[in-house]
Amino acid sequence: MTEMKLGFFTDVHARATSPEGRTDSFRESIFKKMYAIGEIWKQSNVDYVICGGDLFDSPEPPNSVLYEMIDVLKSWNKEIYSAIGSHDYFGYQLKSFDRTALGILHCAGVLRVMGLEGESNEVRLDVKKRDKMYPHVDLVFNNHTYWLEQNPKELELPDRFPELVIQVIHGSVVMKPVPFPHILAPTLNTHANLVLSGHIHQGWGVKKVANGVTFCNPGSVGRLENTGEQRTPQVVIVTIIKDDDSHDLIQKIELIDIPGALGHPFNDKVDKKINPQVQDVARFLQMVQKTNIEAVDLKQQIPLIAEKLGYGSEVIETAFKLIEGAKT
Ligand SMILES: [Mn+2]
Repeated sequence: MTEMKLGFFTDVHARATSPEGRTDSFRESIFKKMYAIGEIWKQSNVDYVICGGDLFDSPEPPNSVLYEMIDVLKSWNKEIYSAIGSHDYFGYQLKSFDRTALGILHCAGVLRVMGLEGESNEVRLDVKKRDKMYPHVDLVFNNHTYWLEQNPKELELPDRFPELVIQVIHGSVVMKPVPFPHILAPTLNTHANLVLSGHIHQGWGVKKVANGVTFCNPGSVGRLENTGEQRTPQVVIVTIIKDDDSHDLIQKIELIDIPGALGHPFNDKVDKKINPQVQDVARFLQMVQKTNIEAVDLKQQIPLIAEKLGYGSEVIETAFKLIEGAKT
């Protein structure tokens, strides 16, 4: 009997300032949660940790936030593999990676980002580490791309029995249709045994679909939007047990509440419809300012980005005006 334990967390969105409507210090709360997550990993004795992306809320957070992140991740004392989330790079351009906070963590060896340009998006976890033997487990990462939901074929994974495959996707993988581009989990043609995903901050726990694939999204560690619902941030522990006689691989997937997370740290008076939109536009404009894309290319992309974020023609018009203004 051999056993491997993996920890999964996603969408931390670490930042220095508190999102509008939060009643606490977001920064203080987020790092408190990150230390609490480290305790979960230690208590469960996980062998590896996986991040689903959006570790930071922007590609270039203040150095003090980066410093504190390095400090907490090192205190976990675990090997960490990470996907690239939609907030982790500039203008959805992978070539911007080397000037991002996540890029610095990767370069410094604090964590390992998979699927960088010219590099593999797959890793086979060590079968033997220290004195312990593990089952064969492959991790396959599908980083965020601007077109991810439009090309579900790129997420298809062929059968590679008898190994156990875990696919990590930063994109809108959902259980029920939503009014923006998405991938319906039951329609995804994957032979992964387990699909871990981030990006949809509400999460939907653990669901097994008809073709036998288990999907899991524990929801974001950081709560940026006041959805009006109380949700306790969670992480996931995946236990993979291999029976030496039958060679069966058994997976156990547990959702664990992060101890000490506040109940619902939002001001009730905040307009629930406007608040998340304001934050998205602010982030979008930040990317517009910092991106290297020519304005003409960006203008072509705006209607698509606006559609992806669920905005109408007024937002597109405003964005066009801002870009025209920026050029003069
Ligand atoms: Mn996110």
